[in-house]
Amino acid sequence: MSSGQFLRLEYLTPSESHSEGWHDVLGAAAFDGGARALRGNGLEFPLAHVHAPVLSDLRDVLEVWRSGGRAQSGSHGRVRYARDGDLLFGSVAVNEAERASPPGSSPRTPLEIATDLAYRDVFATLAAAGDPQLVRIWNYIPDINSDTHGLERYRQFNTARHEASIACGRAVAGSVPAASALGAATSSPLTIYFLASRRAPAFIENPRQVSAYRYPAQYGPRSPAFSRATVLGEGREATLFISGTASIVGHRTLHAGDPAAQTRETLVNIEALLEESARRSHTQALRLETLAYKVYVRDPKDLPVIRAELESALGHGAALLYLKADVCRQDLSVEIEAVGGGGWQPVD
Ligand code: 3EB
Repeated sequence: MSSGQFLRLEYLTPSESHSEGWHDVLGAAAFDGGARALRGNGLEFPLAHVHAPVLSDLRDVLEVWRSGGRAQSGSHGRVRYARDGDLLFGSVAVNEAERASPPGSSPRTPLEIATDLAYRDVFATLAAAGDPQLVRIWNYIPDINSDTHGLERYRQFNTARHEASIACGRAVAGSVPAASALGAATSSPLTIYFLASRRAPAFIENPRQVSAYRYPAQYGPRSPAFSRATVLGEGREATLFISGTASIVGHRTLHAGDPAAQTRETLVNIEALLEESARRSHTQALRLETLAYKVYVRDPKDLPVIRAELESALGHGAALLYLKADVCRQDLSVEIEAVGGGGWQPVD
């Protein structure tokens, strides 16, 4: 069924990835200085540079997505992409322009303009590639929690993502990708990378949470357009993408100021998504300890308690990448995303 094609995730240091080779890499993201170690390699695949520090001794880490074949790479507008069979990986970075909106148009902030440019290029790339569906998208937004132009920057991002989606005839609820939206270093570019597929994913919501695209207006003029999880493929080969997940029940933050309790609540949310995905696909639920996780920690002083909670829930074998990043609500200390199933196969 898969004609030899598969999707596989690895978190690697640059030296480890040298030994594995690059021939079947569809795309990758480099955290912190990870990209430095790759410079001069003449890499063919798109590489997102995420300006978020890694919170471990391994400073330079790569998130590598392999497709098992030799991908065709190219660019469309500002997007660098690679395709292999049904799969497409893309990456785009946009600096916030100094200029204001064009005269006569409704005024937009520099971040809104950058978000609009990025998302229009993402959608144009998909349209030119035969319209694969967005399955998973990662958004890294510099200074995500600052207020400028009378609105928090995360909310500016949501406004522009929503409006660009509508303008390009894309969904803003229901069939929307799994996503993460995190902070990144001041003055870094808005950095987005994504996976799309010609096979439509299943879109999963969390029964414990209000869908993000139905959040009430108190969280911003436009709701965030993402699904709580998506599942690509079927059976043993299926990959489960869990969106950035936090200590939110209904639409409210729980355990403000208590990073340990936030971590536990987030794991309950992730378990609810594992059960909901299993129910939808008539399979057994994946076990928490078999997933690969990216853990975003707002304040590095909370890392020990967050790590202790995760190790007690997952044991010491789980794949965990800790990053320092601001989270999209001021009262959240931690946010966790995960990948499970065939796309993430722990070695050993
Ligand atoms: C939340 O549950 C936390 O705006 O794309 C998580 C994942 C969050 C993705 C996004 C936001 C986004 O509302 C925030």
